[in-house]
Amino acid sequence: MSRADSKRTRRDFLRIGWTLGAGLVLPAGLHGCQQGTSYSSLPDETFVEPATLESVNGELDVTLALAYAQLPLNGKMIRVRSMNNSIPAPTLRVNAGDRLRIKVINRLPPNPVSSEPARHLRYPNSTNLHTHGLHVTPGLVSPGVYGDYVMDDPQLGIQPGETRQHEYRIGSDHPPGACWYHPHLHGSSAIQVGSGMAGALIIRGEIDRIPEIAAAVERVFMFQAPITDSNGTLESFTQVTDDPTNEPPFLVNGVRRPRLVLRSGEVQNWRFINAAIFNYLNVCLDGHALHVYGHDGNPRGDLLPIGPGNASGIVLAPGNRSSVLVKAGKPGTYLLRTLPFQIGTAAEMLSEDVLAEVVVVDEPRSMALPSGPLPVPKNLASISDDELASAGGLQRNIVMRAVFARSSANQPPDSVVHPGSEVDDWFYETGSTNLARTVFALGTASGQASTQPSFPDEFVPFQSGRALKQTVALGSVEEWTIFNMNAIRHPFHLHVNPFQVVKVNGQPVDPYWADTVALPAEGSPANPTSVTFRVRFSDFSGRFVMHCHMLAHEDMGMMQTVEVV
Ligand SMILES: [Cu+2]
Repeated sequence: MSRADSKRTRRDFLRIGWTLGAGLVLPAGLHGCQQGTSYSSLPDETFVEPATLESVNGELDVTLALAYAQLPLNGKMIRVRSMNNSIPAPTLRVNAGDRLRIKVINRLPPNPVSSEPARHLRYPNSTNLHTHGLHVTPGLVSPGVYGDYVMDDPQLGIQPGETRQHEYRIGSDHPPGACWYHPHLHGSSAIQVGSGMAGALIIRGEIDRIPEIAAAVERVFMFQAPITDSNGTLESFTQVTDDPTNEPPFLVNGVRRPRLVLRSGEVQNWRFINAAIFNYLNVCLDGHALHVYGHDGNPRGDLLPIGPGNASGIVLAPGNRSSVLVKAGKPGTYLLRTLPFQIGTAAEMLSEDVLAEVVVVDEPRSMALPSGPLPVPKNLASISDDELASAGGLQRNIVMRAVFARSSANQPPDSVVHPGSEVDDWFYETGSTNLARTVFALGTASGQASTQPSFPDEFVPFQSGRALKQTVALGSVEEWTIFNMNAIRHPFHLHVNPFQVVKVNGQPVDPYWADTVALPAEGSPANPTSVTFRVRFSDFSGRFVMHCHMLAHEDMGMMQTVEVV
């Protein structure tokens, strides 16, 4: 990224956001990824980098202040919870081996008086912080100083008026890539991330010193779909529980359909981050290949070209990231799109949308893509059968299931749900949303993943006193299969440790590293779909979580504790 970009002020950002919202005209009638069209008058670039904070001499010390912000977004004045008065929050850039310190200051007003029956939903102004993709301790690094800790009781957390100091000691062998950060208090994460409280966190390492990558202009794309009502506010959980076809559109760094200008032949380095709380992206660029070199925070070791000719674009579930190189082709205008995507049943298709406009100008700049293998950190070496067997090799079967439990508050719940006296904490009873009267839960199946597991006969949400926990031995290597008993593609996220995906629906795939994975669609209790991965529980003991990254599902209980001992 250029120095000029990093010095852009928030006023620039707001002005540009406002102008764009007022009406950017896009070529009509373009569908699917296509060849470019010619452009007669050269437009200004309306793409804006978020404010950027970079480490110096191995240190980055940041303050994130949470408060209400009033700002224009996509042509509308909104008043929402924010981090540092901006949507997105600042981009943080550090190197493998650096120390990142973040002080969270909660300047939100006291929690409102809430009559919400589910008690954990009553704290929209309390918070905490998750660094998504960082392989760091999930506990304390010293007394009163927190690592990637999210195990707060909802009624505690970082309450209004409180501060919390985090310190992340990023190992010199930490994979370089695109991570991000956002609040993670159970019951309040959807409403906070849903208004735009999230920022990019870029870790640089060996791959960034490859000459062709070092020479490329780097851009962060924070894809967010901020949710607000007609008053420009986000105050009710009901607002974050809508259906897939009625979600707000994606913005890029707070701007709807920004315009980027590249020189013909130029190579740029783009970091895609899906920071939406529900919708998927399926990204492609007209007339160009997007050369993927990293998925989530993890270098692949090569370039995987995803071009207009591929059956799908780059699929990014909420929480996923992709690092891509793009080499600008012939002069013209090309659209960066999200293609149609099946998020649930065959009828539940996300429609195509234009994310940005890429203008390639006739001022040639000859740049090359890297050739040959790219560096991969040794902690992302493939996990062999031998390593798995010699390091415990335990297999676990985890089931994600939303149980459509009852049609009215007075009806008894489904037979696989036994809330007992906890009934209020298990169900969201307000409004007629997709979440109403449904238990969002994880269950643990017995049996071996390689044979037919016996599926659980009870499903328990995270906020329950009977919530399940996985206890894992430090230093072990395990193979987990995550089953999906719903039509919708729950995105599964494991904190702290990246995993290597090896099978989808029981069939081997080219292994790849991730920290968030889209479960296949159209699962059911009788025929669940699944993803199988291998994971090294190296380096860090302590408690963290796995959960659905559709954050309203997580807030309703689709989460489970993992404790490494
Ligand atoms: Cu889900």
